[in-house]
Amino acid sequence: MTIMMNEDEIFKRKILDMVDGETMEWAQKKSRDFSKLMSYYRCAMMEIETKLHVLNEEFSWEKDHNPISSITKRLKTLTSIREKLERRSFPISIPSIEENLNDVAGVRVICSFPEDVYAIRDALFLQDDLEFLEEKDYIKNPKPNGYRSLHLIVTIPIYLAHEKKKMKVEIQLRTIAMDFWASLEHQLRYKKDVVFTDEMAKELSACATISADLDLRMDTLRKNVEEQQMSRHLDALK
Ligand code: 0O2
Repeated sequence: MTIMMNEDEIFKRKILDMVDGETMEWAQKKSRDFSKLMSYYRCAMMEIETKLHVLNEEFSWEKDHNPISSITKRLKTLTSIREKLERRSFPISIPSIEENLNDVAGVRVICSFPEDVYAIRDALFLQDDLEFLEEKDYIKNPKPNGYRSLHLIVTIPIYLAHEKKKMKVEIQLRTIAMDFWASLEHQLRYKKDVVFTDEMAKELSACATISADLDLRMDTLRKNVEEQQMSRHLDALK
C-alpha cells in the first residue's frame, strides 16, 4: 500500500530525521520554528518582488522599455541549508541559519540589457528600507568558469502583526544571455556520473565569452536605436 504524504508531512518527517536523540516535543517545536522562519523568508521575497515590479513599471514609461524580463524566487531546501551549514562548520540551528546564511531566500531578476542590471541595482540602492550587506559583481569580474551575474545581499523589513523583522535576501541580477549560459552550465555540471573534463570547462568558458559578446553587441544596437528615436523626437519638435 502506498502512503501519500503532503509536502508538510514530508518536511516534518525530514526535520524529525535530523534530530535523532532529542525528544519528540523538542523536534516538533524545532519543526514549527523552522516553518515559521521559512515563511518569514517567503514574505521577504514577496516584498523584494513588489519593489522590482514597481521599478519595472516606472522604467517602462520613463525609459520606454521594460528592463526586467522575468523574476523568479526560490527558498533553499532543508537539505541544502543543512549541507551549507555543515560545509562551513556552523551550528545546525534556527538562529545559525538566520545569522550565517545569506541566500536562504533568493530572488533572480533577468534583465534585457547589462545596463538594466545596474539601473535596477542603483534604484534599489536608493531605497531606505533596504540595507545592503554585500555586493559581488561577477559581471565586471566573472568567475573563472565564465559565470556572470550581479549578486546583492540585502536585508528587508517585513511587518508582522506584532513585530518588524529584518530578513536577508540574495538578489541575483543578470541578462537573458547570462541566464541562458548559467542555466545550461548548471544543468551540465550536475549531470550524474559524468567527469567534467578540462576540455569541457574550456568550451563552457568559450561559450561564456560568446554570450558576453552578444550582450555587448545587443547593448550597442540598443544605444543606436535609442539615439535614432531621440533625434526623431527632436526633429518633430522643430
Ligand atoms: P542554488 O541552486 O542557487 O541554491 P555566500 O552565499 O555569499 O556565502 P556562495 O554561496 O559561494 O557564498 O555565493 P556566490 O558565489 O555568490 O554564489 C551563490 C549562488 O550564485 C549559487 O547558489 C548559484 O545560484 C549562483 N552561482 C554561483 N556561481 C555559479 C556558477 O558558476 N554557475 C552557476 N550556474 N551558478 C552559480 P547555490 O547555493 O550554489 O545554488
